[in-house]
Amino acid sequence: MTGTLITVAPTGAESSKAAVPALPVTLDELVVTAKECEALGAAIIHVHIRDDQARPTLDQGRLRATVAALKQSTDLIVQLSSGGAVTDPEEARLAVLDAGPEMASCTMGTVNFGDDVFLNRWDFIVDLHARMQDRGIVPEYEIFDLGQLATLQRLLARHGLPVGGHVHVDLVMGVPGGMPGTPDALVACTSAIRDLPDGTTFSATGIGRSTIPVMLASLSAGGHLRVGMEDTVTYAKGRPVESNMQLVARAVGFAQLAQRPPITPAEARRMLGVPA
Ligand code: KMH
Ligand code: ZN
Repeated sequence: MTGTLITVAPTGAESSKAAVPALPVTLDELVVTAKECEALGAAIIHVHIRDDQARPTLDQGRLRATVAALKQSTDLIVQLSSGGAVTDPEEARLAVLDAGPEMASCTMGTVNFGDDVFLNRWDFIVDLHARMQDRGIVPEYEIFDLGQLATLQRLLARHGLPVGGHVHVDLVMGVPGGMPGTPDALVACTSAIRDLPDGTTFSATGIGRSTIPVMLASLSAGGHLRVGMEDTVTYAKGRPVESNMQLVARAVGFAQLAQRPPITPAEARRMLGVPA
């Protein structure tokens, strides 16, 4: 493992534009952010979109327009969120795949999510995984807690590998209700990842103030990085994040210090088995 795959998750579904004015919520803002983050070293963009009132939406027309605009303006791998917001129904989350992204997220279990519940029933997970296999969409398996890696192992054993044959997971750490964003928790996950198919890769992101310990632990353990305003809106104590660029630049700096510089989108496609 030499380089570092950097994913930017610029928007998410949780922060409001009123509370976080720097959040990119329009298509134009998203495209500008994507170009800036690609120039710095991001290779994947994990996308949640908003409506005209800046509320989270899974509107099909907007999703398609977003995929098209990002494809036209950048070489980034476009990964749509199938997680949406905690209020989104399963049918709308499955329909995200109709927008034709190269990748989509696929969460491996139900988790308490602050005061809410992020629901991911087994049958729903299987449906999402199978539809991605049918459509040639490469999943990123989202892991909010250690046991979800066992669920992934069961999923792959019963329903086969994803398209391209490569397994990539993203450890989402520090969600209130999920695993903590600590080096110990990350190391526990790396042992479970060893039980997954050979060559499985992982990224990690730490919510809020766990972003830095998780980044450093992931780089030390041979993992990759996800950063962005979906996960982190405070850069340092008392300093709101000014832009996604700031977070990507910090991740690139850490990756370079670790002598694992960012990989390009083309290198990321090869690593992840995403068709060029
Ligand atoms: N917004 C969270 C409820 C994903 O994108 O797949 C779910 C989430 C995971 O962000
Ligand atoms: Zn997300």
